[in-house]
Amino acid sequence: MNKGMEFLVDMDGVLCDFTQGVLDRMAEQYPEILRLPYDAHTEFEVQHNYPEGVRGKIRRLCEQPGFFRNLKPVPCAIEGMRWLIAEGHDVRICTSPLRQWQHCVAEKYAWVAEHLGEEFVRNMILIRDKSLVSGAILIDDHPEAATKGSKQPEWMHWLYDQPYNRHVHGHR
Ligand code: U2P
Ligand code: MG
Repeated sequence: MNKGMEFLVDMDGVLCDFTQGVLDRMAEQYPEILRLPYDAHTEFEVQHNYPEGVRGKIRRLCEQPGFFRNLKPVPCAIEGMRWLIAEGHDVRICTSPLRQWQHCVAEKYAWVAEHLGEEFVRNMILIRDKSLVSGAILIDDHPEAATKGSKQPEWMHWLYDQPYNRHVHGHR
């Protein structure tokens, strides 16, 4: 019998550095837009940290081919995943694809194959409503992960620290 717990682990903002990926593309493609320091991104959607006139441009950066495939792992995230697995936990990735899924979906699979191994791809769940997924714990950076779905989730939300979720009550 598996002694471990059922963990669901998010990708963007937990395993892969989404915000930094956007900042890197902004530097290359829109050097004229003043980039904020990482910790000044206090809104979850990266573009909402910037003036209205440039939000569309910034939002579309993550829809470009290669965006998800080339995201850098969050420091220690891969090691953390390997540790959970080695401890005997049942670990699945639970990530939301963009509505513009054309590049995002396949690139998320390729990212996991590279960083966690081809075998681990079978443990991926791509879904926009994470409340429909069963598990004991969801590790996720979204401040409202536990309340934004269509039903009461069975999992407990462990909030992964990011500058845009430090206002949440109980955050340590
Ligand atoms: O929009 C769909 C999913 O993409 C990730 N996302 C999007 C915009 C953004 O600024 N930051 C970001 O992380 C989220 O995926 P998740 O991490 O929730 O799986 C968002 O739900
Ligand atoms: Mg996330």
